Parts: sequence; C-alpha cells; structure tokens
Amino acid sequence: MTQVYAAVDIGASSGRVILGRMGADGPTLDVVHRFPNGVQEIDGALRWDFTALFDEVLRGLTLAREQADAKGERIVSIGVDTWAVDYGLVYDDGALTSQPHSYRDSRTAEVAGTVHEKVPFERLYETSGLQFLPFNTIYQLAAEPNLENGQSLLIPDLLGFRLTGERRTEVTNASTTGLLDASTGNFAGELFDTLGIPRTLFPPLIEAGNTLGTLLPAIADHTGLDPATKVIAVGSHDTASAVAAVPAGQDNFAYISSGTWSLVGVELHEPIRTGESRAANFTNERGVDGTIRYLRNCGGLWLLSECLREWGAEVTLEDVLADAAALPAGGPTIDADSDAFIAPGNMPARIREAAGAALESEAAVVRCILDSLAQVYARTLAQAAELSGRPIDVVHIVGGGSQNRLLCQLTADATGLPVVAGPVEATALGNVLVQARADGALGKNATLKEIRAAVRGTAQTSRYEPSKAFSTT
Ligand code: ADP
Ligand code: LRH
Repeated sequence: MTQVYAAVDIGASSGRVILGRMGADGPTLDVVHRFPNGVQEIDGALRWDFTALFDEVLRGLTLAREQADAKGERIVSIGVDTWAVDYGLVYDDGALTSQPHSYRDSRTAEVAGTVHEKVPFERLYETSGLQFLPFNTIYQLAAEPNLENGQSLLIPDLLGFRLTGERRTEVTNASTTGLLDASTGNFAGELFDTLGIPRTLFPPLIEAGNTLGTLLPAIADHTGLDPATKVIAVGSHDTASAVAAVPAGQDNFAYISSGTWSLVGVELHEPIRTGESRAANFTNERGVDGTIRYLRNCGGLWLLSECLREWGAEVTLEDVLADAAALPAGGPTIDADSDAFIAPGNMPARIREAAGAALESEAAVVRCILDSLAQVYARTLAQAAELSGRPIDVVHIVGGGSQNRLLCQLTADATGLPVVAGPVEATALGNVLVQARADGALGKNATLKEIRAAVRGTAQTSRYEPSKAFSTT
C-alpha cells in the first residue's frame, strides 16, 4: 500500500489540508480541502475562531482519508503548521478559556513598555535574538489578566493536542514567543521568572521530526482514519516549513516567504545578536534541524488583501494586478513595513494618506503597495547580507505571493538579483517532507540540502532577471 502524508497548513488568510506523496522525482501534493481564515471581532477583541478552524481540519482529514482510500493508499501521518506567535489558553481539562486572540488585536499596544521596564529590550534580544514586534507572544502574555489557571498552547500545538491529547511545544514556533534562548534552544527560565510567567505555562518542547502521538479514538472515529495514524511534529511555524522547502541548489541564497507577511532573510547556523543586528531589528528564528532563519518580518500582501476586502467583489486580484503592471515605474511609495498597517480596516485610505498622493485608481494603490514592498525587500536583503557577511546570489520567493508576477519582477529590479519564484505551497512541502523523512521514505538522515533537492525534483518555478542596474545605497 502506498504511504501518503497529510499536511494541515493554516495561514492567516487561508488554510488547507493537503495529501503529499513521495514519487521517484520528488514530492507531489494534492490539495484536498481549502478554507478561508481571518481575524474576527469576537467578544470585544480580534480573535481567531479556533472552533471553526478545527472543524475545517477534521473535514479536511476526512476528505483526505476518503481520497487515500479511493486510491488504495494509507495515510501514515499528519503534520500541522500555522502562523506563529498566537496561542490558546486551556484549562486543566483542555477546554479553551476563550477563542485565541489574534496578534492584530490592539491589546499589546501599551504593554511593551511595561515588559521592557522589567527586562530591557537589549537583554531580551541578547537572550532570544527575536526582532521587536509589538505582538510577539511575550507581549501578548503581559496583556493576559490571569496566567495561573492553565496552559498556553501555540496554535499548531493546540491543534496537535486536540488530535492526540498530547501537549507539547514545537521548537521552531517556540522561538517566536520571545521566551526561548537562541543559544540553547530551551526556554529561558529566568525570563519567565522576571516577567512573572509560570515556568509551566508552555508544555515541554518537542523537535520537528519527532512523534507527537497517535489519534484520539474520537478523532479516528470522526475522520475514519486508523487510530494508529501518527501526528508528527513538523516545523510547526509555517515559515520554518516554507524555508525548509526553498528549492535552493546553492548556499548563497536568500528567501522571501511571501503571504500575509513577507519574511525576508538568509539561513544561518548560529544566531547573530549584535547591537547592529538589534538596531536593524533582525530576528533569529529557529528552523528545521536547528538552523537559524536570520530575517526580518516585513509588511506583506496583507496590505493588498485588505484593500481588496474594502473594494469588494468588483475588483479582482487578477485584473487589478494587470492594471498595476501597466502603470509606469517611479510612482509614490510608502513604508510598507510600518506598524501603522498592522490593524485591519480602511486600508486604501491609510495607504493614500501615507503616500501623500491621490492614487486615484485602485491599480495606482496596488502599484504603490508593490513598489513599496520591493523597496523594503531590497533594503532588507542588503542589510541581511551585510550583517551576516553572507553574499546573496539569488532570491527565492515562495508562498502565495510567488504567483504575483509583477511583485517578483519588481523585486528582481529593486534588488538587482535574479528571483526564482515558487513553489506556491512550499510550506506544505516542508511539512510533508519532514514527515516523509521521519517515516524513512526520504532517508531518515536526509539533510536539509537533500530535502531541498527533493523539492527541486518536482517544484514548478519561474525565473525573473533584474532589468536595471543594482544599487544598495
Ligand atoms: P498566508 O499563508 O499568509 O495565508 P499565502 O501564502 O496563502 O498566505 O498567500 C496569500 C497571498 O497570495 C494573497 O494575499 C495574494 O496576494 C497572493 N496570491 C494568491 N493567489 C494569487 C494569484 N493567483 N496571483 C497573485 N497573487 C496571488
Ligand atoms: C507568517 C507568520 C510569520 C510571523 C507571523 C505572525 O504566516 O508565521 O512568520 O511573523 O505569521
């Protein structure tokens, strides 16, 4: 019976359940279920509807099992990844205290100062190496009224818990809390103590590639899956899985994981926590196999998707991108990376105001967003190369944004570097390949290089050459 792997991958804008197969050339994916995701106003705050998301996951796993059955295949394991930073608080019996807050909720606006009074940001950075983002878990926890009554499970860990009954904190995502020591890869106990966070708030760590558990009987019954189906810890931070599947064939590559956010940087083996790095607000997130993603979380296609939400069904992504591509270069730009764009609502007006220009058509607003993103990418990649001492020969763009041909070309032009765009579903590929490795279908000791070579075997990519001279100054 052919072995297949189910990847549950939920981004801030949509989720999917995907079946991954290992073929002779490399992995192939079948999207069996897609569903929308987004922040919602629930009980007076911006939150995720976790109950609805879990229902979609179960529906997707049921469809995946039906599809596998129809082909005479067996789902060996399931891996779960989602966006980072957010968590659900659960009581001892596992029930959620409320729907999880979204990182876009304004509750953290006031708390960073309080946290930094207890532990100056310089010290936080020396320990965790995490860039300052007002919504990092460490600040969200400071806004919680009561941490004594339960446990905090990061969103993919919460899904894993609901599937298996096992409580763990997967390391790649733990590194986005601000509470992990970047040198040791363990929780920084003294930070918990100084900030008054119970050391037992998060369950014990688990590394990607290890088995979290098998399905709870009720989940097996509901989905029709074999109760022996494993849930494997993958790079549960979606960006960790995406970067594991960047189809790079050389060392000197940079990546942009392009979706709601743009995660822009290079892969290293040791964190960089110098004063210059802190000043440039670069982050050291943990990747699969102990790698370090040295990157900046930059503004992303949230700016565009929020505009489309405002404009309604009459303006389609395809049409507005075609119109934006026809506009001349050199139009107004904004700082697409500004915190001013984190909150939802009224995005076109906020962009026009920041641009100080009328931007009369929708296409002009879109062109402004994309020119501005390309500018941010060029600046960030130049800094990444300088701060890390690692030259960059090629930029890989993966994720939904790799389909945006205008943005890919503008990025090549602004950076002066060739851009290789795709695969779109890099995150799910990284998720599936870590499962396939754990199962032995890829070789139990396969390195990240070998994982990437497997991706290259089947990935659909497009190449964009820079069309003008490059300058980083
Ligand atoms: P996330 O994981 O953060 O939810 P995705 O990686 O799914 O994000 O990327 C979503 C983004 O991809 C959308 O906001 C949209 O801008 C872009 N995108 C999706 N489909 C296309 C397409 N056909 N052409 C251009 N851009 C696209
Ligand atoms: C992308 C992502 C990113 C985080 C943000 C909260 O989906 O996980 O890496 O910074 O969401």
